[in-house]
Amino acid sequence: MKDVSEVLLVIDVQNDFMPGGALAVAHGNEVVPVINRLARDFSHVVLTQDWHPASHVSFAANHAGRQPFETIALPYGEQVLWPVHCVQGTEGAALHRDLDVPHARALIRKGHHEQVDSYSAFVEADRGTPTGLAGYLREHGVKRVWCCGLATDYCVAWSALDARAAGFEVVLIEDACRAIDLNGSLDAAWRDLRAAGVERVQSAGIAI
Ligand code: VGL
Ligand code: ZN
Repeated sequence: MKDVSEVLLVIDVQNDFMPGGALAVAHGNEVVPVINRLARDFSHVVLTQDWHPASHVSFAANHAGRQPFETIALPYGEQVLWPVHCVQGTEGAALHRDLDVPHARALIRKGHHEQVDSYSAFVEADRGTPTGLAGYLREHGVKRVWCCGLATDYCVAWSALDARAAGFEVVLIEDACRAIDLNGSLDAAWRDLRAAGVERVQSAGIAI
């Protein structure tokens, strides 16, 4: 897509989401070659990084007696408690070393507020604090956001839904994503995505 109105949004392709990582997504590493190939066809690529302080509210370790993958009630709603992951400046938070997108123009870091999580690249989990990505894309004349990365049912889905809510056309490239799938989260995500008008495609079917 040399067309400036198209952007490829590459979400959280970070070591901690890879097999062996702190919050491993099964087969997460398999998205890397798919995304490298896709990115060559987009002149405009934006990356995101999950980027938490060690004291982050989403870490089970910061709640006495709580275990990873339990949920708790926070002022902004229900929060899944995760293993400690993507701590700012750590190797686990770094992008996968084989991700090859030297022409990426912007990098959005999210989840940096201690008391608020942010699966979405657009709006934090309090549903009120914007990251600035929507404004950035609008200023660049972007009309359509192509989403890929990790994880399908969390950060990719929430980003895709918020991109729709911000008025963009949105496409989710299924084989350029992998899911966590916790308690039916993947089915629920696809239901929400379809209802919101997010288009579901495979990378091989994208006409350049
Ligand atoms: C993510 C859970 C916690 C993701 C980030 O990138 O999908 N999931 N933090
Ligand atoms: Zn996170």
